[in-house]
Amino acid sequence: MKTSKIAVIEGDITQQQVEAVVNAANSSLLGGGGVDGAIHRAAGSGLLEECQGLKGCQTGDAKITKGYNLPANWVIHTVGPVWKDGTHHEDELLASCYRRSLELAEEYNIRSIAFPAISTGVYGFPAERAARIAVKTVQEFLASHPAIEQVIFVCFSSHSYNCHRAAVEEIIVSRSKP
Ligand code: AR6
Repeated sequence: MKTSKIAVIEGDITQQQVEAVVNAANSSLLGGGGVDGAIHRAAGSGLLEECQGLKGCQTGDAKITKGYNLPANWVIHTVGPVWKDGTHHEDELLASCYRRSLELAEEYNIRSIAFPAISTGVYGFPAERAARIAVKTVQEFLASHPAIEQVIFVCFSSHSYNCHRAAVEEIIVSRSKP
């Protein structure tokens, strides 16, 4: 599915031919499971070495490294919130992950970027709610930052894919109809 600059696909983010891929990391930035583990495995040990110099990252913030053996030149590491019950600023922190990642992309003249569904794995954020926040935050950013040409939501399951498709339909497509 592709709507203007936003695409939704089902696939593996480590394979994406984009300038930057986003990693759903933890605050140590020293690796983990899920998409973080997959990115570190595919990038090789140079990525961990560079991450060791970053001194971690706060929840809702993002830091950038090179992509090493990945097809992407850059990895933007962001730390999503752990879902508790929705009353611990989870929505705002998740939106901040997408916004800070895009701000860094713009700063580094990156024009194409792929996101995983941040926080929706081990961190337990409900997938549908997360997808709506992701799409809305990206859409709002792109509206005022034209330098970014393409954002791909790379979904690792058909459920995640359907959630992102529905969010794009609800937030972008239906609102742009006359
Ligand atoms: N490509 C795209 N998406 C993926 C891939 C992949 N190769 N692998 C998994 N996903 P998670 P979180 C999806 O758990 O919830 C790590 O240990 C996955 O299906 O990777 O933010 C970190 O070090 C899910 O939809 O990240 C942290 O400790 C989404 O990516 C913690 O997990 C996010 O799932 C972060 O938890």
